[in-house]
Amino acid sequence: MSVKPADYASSVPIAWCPGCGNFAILNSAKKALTELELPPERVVICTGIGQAPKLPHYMRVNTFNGLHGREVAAAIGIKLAANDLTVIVHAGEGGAYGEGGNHFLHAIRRNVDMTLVVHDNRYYALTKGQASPTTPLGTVTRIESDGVVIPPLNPLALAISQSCSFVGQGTTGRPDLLVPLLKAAIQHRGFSLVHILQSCPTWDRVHTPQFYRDHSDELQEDYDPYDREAALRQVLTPSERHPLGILYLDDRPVYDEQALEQIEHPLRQRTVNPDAALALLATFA
Ligand SMILES: Cc1ncc(C[n+]2csc(CCOP(=O)(O)OP(=O)(O)O)c2C)c(N)n1
Repeated sequence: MSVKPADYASSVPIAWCPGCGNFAILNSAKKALTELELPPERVVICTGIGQAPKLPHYMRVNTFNGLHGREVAAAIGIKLAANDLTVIVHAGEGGAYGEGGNHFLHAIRRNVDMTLVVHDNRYYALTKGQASPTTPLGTVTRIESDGVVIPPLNPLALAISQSCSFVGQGTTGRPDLLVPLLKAAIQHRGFSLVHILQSCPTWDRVHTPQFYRDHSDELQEDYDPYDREAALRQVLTPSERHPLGILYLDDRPVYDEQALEQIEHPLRQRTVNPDAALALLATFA
């Protein structure tokens, strides 16, 4: 069976600003899924609220659109109930690391087989450009009018320090590298984080696609992603340059494999017995 780009095509009008980095991510996501020969009915994209979470609206694919910061929790539930599906989350850095920070930490720890794609545009874009967990110190926004005073989160260092089983970084300034990175993350067994440095032409005049091209380097061929100390050095050493590629791999046990071993079959394959449900309801009468 061959999967064609048209299988993922949608006619829904796109509401992102012209020049938004989300276009590169949308195109790369569709291309990655097509090249992996994954038909849309085998894929679920979970999102919350924001500009990034609109992504699956512009594709023909199964989607669960829930609360801001709760997209990872929904995805874990879906994967455990239907472990034969490919489960992917698209979130802004606000949803993933701010409102959803707690879920992010525990998803790393659990290592459920799913991919979290974070569109890091450094702002709460949908709600008009307030500072997010990754806005650089000193940035002036309409709310933080004297400049941001809280240092930004380092999500890559956080993920590597907690032995996240796949940590990769891309940028919308280098869309050519996004498809192979997304494909590797989706194919990886376990929780994979793809952090994408995304330009936002509306709120951010600094981090343009050209800025990211000028300030990023592909990891060298001899880079060993299994070397945790080297990976931490990459992301903790203060630098004007961003490493691109697979930063860290850790072949840890996968939660859904372990959890599903303990039960007969996943929830989706269980039959429904309406009489049992009616009997249960009757006890509340
Ligand atoms: C729990 C909760 N907190 C805050 C909001 C308001 N809110 C909705 S979208 C959003 C910003 C989204 O920013 P981000 O997740 O970075 O995505 P982007 O729009 O930048 O793609 C905020 C603050 C909300 N809906 N729910």
